[in-house]
Amino acid sequence: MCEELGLPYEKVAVDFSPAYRASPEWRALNPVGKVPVLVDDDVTMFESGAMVEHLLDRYGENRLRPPPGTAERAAYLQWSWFSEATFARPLGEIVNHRREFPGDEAIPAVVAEMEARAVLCVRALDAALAHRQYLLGDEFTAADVMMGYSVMLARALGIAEARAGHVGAYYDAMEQRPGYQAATADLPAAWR
Ligand SMILES: N[C@@H](CCC(=O)N[C@@H](CS)C(=O)NCC(=O)O)C(=O)O
Repeated sequence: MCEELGLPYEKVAVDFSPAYRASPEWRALNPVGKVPVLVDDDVTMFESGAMVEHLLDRYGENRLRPPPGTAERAAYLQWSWFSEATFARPLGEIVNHRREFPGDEAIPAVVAEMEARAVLCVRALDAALAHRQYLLGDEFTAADVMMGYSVMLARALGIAEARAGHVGAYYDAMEQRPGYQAATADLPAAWR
């Protein structure tokens, strides 16, 4: 979001160990010990989608999201929430399950169930993108920032359908954006 809005920002690496994320220091910033956290002057907040909306409220100057009350805004809200609340959720649970139950302790049926839920989301996205480049049409919006992360996660976790069809083409288009390239330059190749 900061890249797309042309905002200066600093990325701060967080110790992702369970011990640090359970520490009073980190819990004061994120009470459930997750990442990310945004610090913006007088605002400190958790929940990525809320951060996106806050940045648009404060710095958006009417860019990257349709006006409130319009049908386009409804679609924008739907896809933004879908991306984190419905699509990213089973993906995150695959990561959590494998971390908490490493190696042979992992239960394949649990992972398969979460993968099936994620694939359902990829298919819904694929149908929505059949006749449009981005979620709301030809114009990139912050809903694509939200969805981009979920698709990235799906691809990194080996969901093949997230690399194919309209979803594959959608992600290819986002990868061409200078903002995406700048924001992901320091990520391991497996995540891009
Ligand atoms: N809905 C939250 C999800 C945050 C989340 O699950 N973050 C992951 C990393 S991407 C995490 O911290 N996982 C550790 C855990 O759940 O224990 C958001 O969008 O900020």
